[in-house]
Amino acid sequence: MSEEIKKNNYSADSIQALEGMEHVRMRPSMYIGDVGVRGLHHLVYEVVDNSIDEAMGGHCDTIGVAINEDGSVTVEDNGRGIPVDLHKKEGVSALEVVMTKIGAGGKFDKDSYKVSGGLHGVGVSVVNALSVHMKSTVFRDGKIYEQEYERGKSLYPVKQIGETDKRGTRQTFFPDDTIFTQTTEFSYDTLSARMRELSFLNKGITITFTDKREVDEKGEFKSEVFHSQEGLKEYIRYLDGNREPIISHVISMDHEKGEIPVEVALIYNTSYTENIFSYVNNINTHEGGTHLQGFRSGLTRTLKKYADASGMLDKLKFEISGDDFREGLTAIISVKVAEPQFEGQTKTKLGNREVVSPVSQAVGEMLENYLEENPNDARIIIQKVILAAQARHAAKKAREMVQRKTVMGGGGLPGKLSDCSEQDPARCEVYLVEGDSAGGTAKQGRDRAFQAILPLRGKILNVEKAMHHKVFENEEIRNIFTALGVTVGTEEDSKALNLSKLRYHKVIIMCDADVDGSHISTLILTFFFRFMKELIEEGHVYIAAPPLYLVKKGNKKEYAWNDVQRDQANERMGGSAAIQRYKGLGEMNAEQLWETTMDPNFRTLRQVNIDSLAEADQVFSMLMGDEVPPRREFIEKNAVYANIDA
Ligand code: 0RA
Repeated sequence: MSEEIKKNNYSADSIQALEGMEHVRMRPSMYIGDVGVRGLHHLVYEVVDNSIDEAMGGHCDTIGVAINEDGSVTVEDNGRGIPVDLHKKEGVSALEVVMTKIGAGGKFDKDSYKVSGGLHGVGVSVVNALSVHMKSTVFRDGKIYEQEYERGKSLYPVKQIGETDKRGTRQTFFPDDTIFTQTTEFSYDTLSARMRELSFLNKGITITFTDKREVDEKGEFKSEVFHSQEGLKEYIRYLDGNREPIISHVISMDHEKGEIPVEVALIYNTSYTENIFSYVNNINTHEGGTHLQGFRSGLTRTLKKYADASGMLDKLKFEISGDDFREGLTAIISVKVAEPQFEGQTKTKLGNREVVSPVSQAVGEMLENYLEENPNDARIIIQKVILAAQARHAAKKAREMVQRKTVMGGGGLPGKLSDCSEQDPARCEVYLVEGDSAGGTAKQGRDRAFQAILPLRGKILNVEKAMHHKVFENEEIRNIFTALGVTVGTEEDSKALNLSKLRYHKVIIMCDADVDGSHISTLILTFFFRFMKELIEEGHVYIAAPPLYLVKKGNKKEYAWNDVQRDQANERMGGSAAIQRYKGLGEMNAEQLWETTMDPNFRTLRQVNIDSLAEADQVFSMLMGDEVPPRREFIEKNAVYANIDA
């Protein structure tokens, strides 16, 4: 954003000179972040946010969200309805002001929490400006009112179109494809994940989500109803549904302290990973901030105090660090802040200092009560913390060993890596290939100037179930670290990844197009997700898409990536082509592998991105955890990337 401002040499005057709505259309990213897939979905969140606000104010309890047959989206609530009476100052209806004036939406209702930074809360007028067509329908005072807009401009004054005994607001919009040039197609999974999240974060509301673009075998639309009576407590059960708890209850609280509503829920499980999700005004604060800081300090202080008093630490030879209190912890913290300051790279870090202490106190009280009332669970938690401290010492040694090897061995690259000759990381890519034999084919087929190959032996370690020092001791995983040139901070409190020496800007996972192959790519992705999240977040991780079929007749040949393509290719060849189904990469020769999967001019790479960290966490814990049946089903449906779309 600041880049754009610099580039175009914006001044306050020039912004003012432009009509607000025109400015939104000229510089959409300033309002919604980007005009790609993310920004597109942001439009829906913006409209839904308004209905959530109405619900939070206690004025409605049901929100319907639908992707319509024509690709537009409708959001409807049973609230008071946006007022349609004359807005004195503007000389048009209040509805028209809300819909067509930038910044009008937020200041409408004083007692709701509006977001001043971040991306939400920019107002429904922004959605209107970025839609080819939008229609508002208000059910209020026994009447139905309507107004339509084109690219943010009203087509006629609000008109009454009928009578009703309903109350509420309905908004339908059609995103502008001259703005969203990449795509205007909404993703069911992305929207569904957000609606689920919103229902957990705002207990009591019912959100129905329907996709009317296609019908199933029974002639019905795909639809889900999200409703959570217990809020974060249920969210924790959802997230940890595939992990094994070590204590008997989800620990939770929901109260206001010093004007700042704080909700927290947590549980400890048998895993070794820390999973904390934090929200401010329903926005996921990926980068954390003061509320997270308060949570951590409250947790550490209270558990440490309890552990000290219990005498369980008396024989311990190590200092316990903050991290040790969070191994196997899944927690959600949600605060509402009237004027949030968002900082950080992606503006998802809460900066308000006044939030730290109320959160820390609330968390402390909650835990103190629980430990007091559940001494057995308290003992189990402290034991887990002690184990974590011991494992951390072992892990630190193992990590230092990786580091030393990287530094001392000069190049120090793994023997199995076939490196490329190009030096500029931006132009280099590395293929992580399942198995030595496919690795060999890839090595022959590649363009050695910029493509490196790292074969991985069979199934790599499931990091979801391994202690951290085991992860760093694992040879395959060490090879990945050293090949990529990535290091992990060994400082106590900085496990941050150092990507500055990343040797390849494209890291491509290439596995067989079958169940085993997708299992292996999932193992690798899980490893990246848990240990190199930044690599995914910066967009460096890709999945290669090898073809499923070779369709051949005489000297004609075509590849097919699915059954439809296969049948079409067969038809083009007159219907009696020989069809070879590739059972694995190993069945392709070097030339075929290059043509279909590695040649940048023809291959399809799916870039891995994370829409919702919580959703991704749930998927990975499910795929890699102890419960086998859901995993089987999921993998067989081949939906491994359901929430990590390309
Ligand atoms: C302010 C005042 C009133 C209604 C709303 C806002 C309102 C806004 C939205 C946006 C989506 N759904 C909404 N529902 C209501 C009316 C106050 C009154 O009737 O006294």
